[in-house]
Amino acid sequence: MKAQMKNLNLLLLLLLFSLHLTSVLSWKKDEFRNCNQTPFCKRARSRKPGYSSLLATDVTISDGDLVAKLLPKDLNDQINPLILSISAYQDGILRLRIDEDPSSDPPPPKKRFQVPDVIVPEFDNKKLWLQTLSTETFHGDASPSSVAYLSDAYEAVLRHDPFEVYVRDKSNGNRVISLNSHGLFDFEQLRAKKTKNEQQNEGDHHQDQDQNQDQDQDEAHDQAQDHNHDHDQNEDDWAETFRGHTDKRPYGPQSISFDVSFYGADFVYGIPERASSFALKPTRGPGLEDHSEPYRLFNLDVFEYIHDAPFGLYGSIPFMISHGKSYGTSGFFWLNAAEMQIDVLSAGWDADSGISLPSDRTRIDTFWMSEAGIVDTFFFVGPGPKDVVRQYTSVTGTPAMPQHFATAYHQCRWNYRDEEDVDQVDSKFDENDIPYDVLWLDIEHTDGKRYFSWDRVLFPHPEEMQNKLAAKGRHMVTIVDPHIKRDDSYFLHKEATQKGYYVKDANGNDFDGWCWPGSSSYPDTLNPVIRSWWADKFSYDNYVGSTPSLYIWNDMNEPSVFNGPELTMPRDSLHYGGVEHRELHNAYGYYFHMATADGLLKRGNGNDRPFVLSRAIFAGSQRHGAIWTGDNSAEWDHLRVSVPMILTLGLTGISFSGADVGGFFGNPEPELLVRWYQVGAFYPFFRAHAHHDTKRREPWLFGERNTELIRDAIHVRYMLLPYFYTLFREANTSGVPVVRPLWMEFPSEEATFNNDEAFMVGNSILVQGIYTEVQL
Ligand code: NBV
Repeated sequence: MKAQMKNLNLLLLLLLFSLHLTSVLSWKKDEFRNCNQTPFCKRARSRKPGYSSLLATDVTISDGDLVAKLLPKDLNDQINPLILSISAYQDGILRLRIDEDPSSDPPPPKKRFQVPDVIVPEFDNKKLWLQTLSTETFHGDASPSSVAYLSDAYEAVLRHDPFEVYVRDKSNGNRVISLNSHGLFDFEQLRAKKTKNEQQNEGDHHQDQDQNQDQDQDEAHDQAQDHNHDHDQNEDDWAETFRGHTDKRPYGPQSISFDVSFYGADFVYGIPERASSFALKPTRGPGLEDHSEPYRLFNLDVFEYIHDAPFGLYGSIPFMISHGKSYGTSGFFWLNAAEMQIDVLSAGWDADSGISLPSDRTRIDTFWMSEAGIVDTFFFVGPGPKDVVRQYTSVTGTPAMPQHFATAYHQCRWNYRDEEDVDQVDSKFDENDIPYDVLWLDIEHTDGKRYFSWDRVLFPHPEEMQNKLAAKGRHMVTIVDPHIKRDDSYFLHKEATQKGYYVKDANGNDFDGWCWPGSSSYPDTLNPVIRSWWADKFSYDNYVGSTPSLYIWNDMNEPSVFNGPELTMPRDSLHYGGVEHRELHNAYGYYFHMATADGLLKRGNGNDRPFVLSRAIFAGSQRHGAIWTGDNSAEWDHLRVSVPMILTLGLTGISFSGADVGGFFGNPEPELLVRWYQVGAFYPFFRAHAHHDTKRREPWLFGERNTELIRDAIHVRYMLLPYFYTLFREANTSGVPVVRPLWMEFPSEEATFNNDEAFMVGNSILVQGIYTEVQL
């Protein structure tokens, strides 16, 4: 009886545990904010076309740029003038910046964050120093415009009233890309919280104003008043609570939003990372439900993400590309690392706005909203798909050239248990005549999730283990995450604490969050000094047990914080230079990845090409290494969606990417696994990986026929390695990705524009995956 009870208890416990697991591991929509729960997104989306009433004045040339002031038309609107500057760069690149004026009265309480270390230094040399400016009033337009040279074929135009910026084709006067053509521009300026007295005085003043107002104001005036209301002192502006987490906003709301239009476009693409179709579907306008969500760019650790959702995953690249039969390809990039939300508007969304834009050609309108930062945007004129990626990577850098081994097949699992396991898996590859180049160790290889250490019971001889693999020309990768265990006896924690190298919480103490090791803190790798300190940790002396054949994997660098709002770091945490986490969130993982890659460079005295795989990404991550698409599932739909995900990453500069072959969560049917290897063999980054709860799935475990099929797929990859390596070099010199959408090679074949299933490897191999079961 006693034994039976014990069994029952055990069963109950198991049941509870598995229930807990499913609730932890399945996508919990409610954990994450939607647009309506995100004040800046809700405010921005409620505005109507024609809302913005800013005028461009004092237009002049200064330091080779076109500069102007943006002033509100309505003097009731109490915002300080903004400074606008337009710069032209070689190859048809227009850069538009808009920021607060530091010399305004009163001055802004602090400098807004401009993302450093993303634009490559060489880009500056491509600047064309503007000399002259002409003022023109185009036919049918009531407002004058300032026109500047961009290239022999294009010019940059600043329309004055209301302000609008666009690129125009000189030969026919057609627009290519424009910003604020629908008057949705808004820029919430930083404020210091007012005292009760100041608020009281202001309230009286507003009341006087209200009484004096004429009853029949026109619509524009109504909107200006909405605008005023937006900027009033409202208690919600200074703090916001989501699921028990309060975000203090010491500078009030500071978001920016505007509309961007692409002309002669049939589809838009880009803005990873999400599991959705390649051509971006509209998110707002006729034909869409009111609650449909914009595309979100906010780096998050999303457990068991679902496919076909606009929800943002681990990385963010605010770069959109349009392609269409009548113009060709153009692109728009907003260098901003705060949370962003982007709507793709369906035709007719502006039907009753009274705004008429050139309608002779197809146009796609989009709406961009960001929580903070500045306007630092780039317009790329193309006109071909490869021109746009070349132009974009001339700003953010081309992908790093990988080592040959890294372009081959990688074998990973959470976790290869111990040295014996490693040894056996390694030998089995040889026995089964399946080539592989890299064996990976996940978090369990460490001593209690203290990175740069080894569990000495399971891995007593790490050097020997690596050398054994190296003797066969193979490599090993270990994981190093950014959460550092707050353990006073851990050297890394001791050092980081003493030196003050952690990100701080809103009160200025070391931020303390929950992650794999328990209580953890996070290095502030925005600071170049801290990056250099972190890089030094990879020297052979510091990383005891590492050898030259060991490379690195950065996971959880969104950063993932289990007890944080939306499982990440609170937005009011503080970084180097007083930067709020909200301002740089999407780039946190980027700096961490950069510091790690620098570490491997330093370790090899600059003579070795680093290999670092990162989960979180930002614009420019291609310079630091490879990325993968995170925790997918062993489902056919996840195999299918891996293709548009990888194509999108390639278009936005990240050409070295792949999805976990086999699917991370769950157990793939043998047929799915085989099909996954057959597609995965053409991913630029080709790695099998699995969650620790899944059954073992090394290639030889599914019967002879399946082993043969998997072996063939891997052999095809090895046969093509010289071709892949050449393509990686092409990407490294031109930005053109290794795997490409069909329309990149066949730009006028309309049928290819929204093909999600087939892709080109280079210009010579077309791959069509099989995404459904046919019973092999
Ligand atoms: O380190 C464990 C896993 C890793 O295997 C996976 O690839 C990452 O995406 N990691 C996430 C943390 C746990 C996820 C449930």
